[in-house]
Amino acid sequence: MKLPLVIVSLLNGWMLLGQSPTAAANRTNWFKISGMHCNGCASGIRSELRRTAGVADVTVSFTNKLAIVAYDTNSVSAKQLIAVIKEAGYSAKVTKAP
Ligand SMILES: [Cu+2]
Repeated sequence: MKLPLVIVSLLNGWMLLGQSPTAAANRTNWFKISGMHCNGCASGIRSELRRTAGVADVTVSFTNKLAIVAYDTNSVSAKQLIAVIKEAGYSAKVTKAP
């Protein structure tokens, strides 16, 4: 049985989170996202964040309405990451990791 793409990409995301990132991330923030309608929205947000300078790793979950971003605070701020998500058409705020 083939795993749905969604689950595969989610699993990949979680695994990547455990690896040492390419950029020197010194902070990981969780963002609660509003406005996602499907997994396409989640992957759109993921690619926008990934191409942002200073971002080392990104996991976006449509199901949990969450983005988990590891980044370098010398290059980018949580505020700027929220602005990137807003530009993509969604709203976001920093939330606590469970
Ligand atoms: Cu969508």
